[in-house]
Amino acid sequence: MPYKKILSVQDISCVGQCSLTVALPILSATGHETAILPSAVLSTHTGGFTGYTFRDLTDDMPAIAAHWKKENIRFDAVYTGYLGSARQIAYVKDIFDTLCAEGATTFVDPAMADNGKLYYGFDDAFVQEMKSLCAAADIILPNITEACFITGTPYKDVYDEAYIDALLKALSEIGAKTVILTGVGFTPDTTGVMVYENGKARHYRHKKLPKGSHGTGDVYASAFVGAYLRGKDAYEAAGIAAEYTLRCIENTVDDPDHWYGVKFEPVLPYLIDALR
Ligand code: PXL
Repeated sequence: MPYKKILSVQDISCVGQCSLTVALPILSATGHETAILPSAVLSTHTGGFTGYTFRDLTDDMPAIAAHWKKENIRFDAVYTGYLGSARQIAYVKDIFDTLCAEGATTFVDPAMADNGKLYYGFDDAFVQEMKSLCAAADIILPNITEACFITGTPYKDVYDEAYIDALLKALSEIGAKTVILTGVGFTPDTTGVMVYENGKARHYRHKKLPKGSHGTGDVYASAFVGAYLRGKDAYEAAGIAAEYTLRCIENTVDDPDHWYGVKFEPVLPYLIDALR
């Protein structure tokens, strides 16, 4: 069974079931070793809480990376999510160049926007840096909003296949080899994922639940990375991650107190079985 050493670069939201508190358990459940480089520490995520603390860890990154280089530490994969500043993206690109083992895979989830809007605190300078990180990645996992910001495409919440095809082409022209575009549905009661590789798109379609949930992008990306590194191809990994995320949402929607994330932990056995 493949056992990979993954470096995940994203924030620690102390409370809120997103970023590293989701990536670590999911990657562990998929059977891999995970190292972390926290991009920032927040008391909670920024989606719905107010008054959260935010400590940017950009200035710690070069010394951490230098220590790893000195220790001759190398990673089989790097998976990035929510980043703490535009400036730290240059450090992350340097990590891609210098801390990857031969044949390593780089995954970028450009976690910065949803529903047509950037998350609080991000601006166009950040978008431009994130675009350059996507160009350096093997696999990118944007949602439609992020894809629009990265490619300069006007956002639409109602769209047709031609719009999605153009978005996928524009994303691949930026430089990423494989594009996993999430949240793509062409009928009111379905959604899905577009997998674009070597100029060909395949749609993994599944049922749409009436309510969206916080943190599902991170659950999805973590499950995708874990499955892909277990040897699944991009389309298979996209499907396994979609089915797992759907079950996490189903496990949460009837609990109104749990508005800030999904109860992904009790559903981990499903993911483990899907990878057997
Ligand atoms: O799940 C994406 C995410 C990650 N980290 C922080 C966030 C968000 C989304 O809002 O605020 C801090």
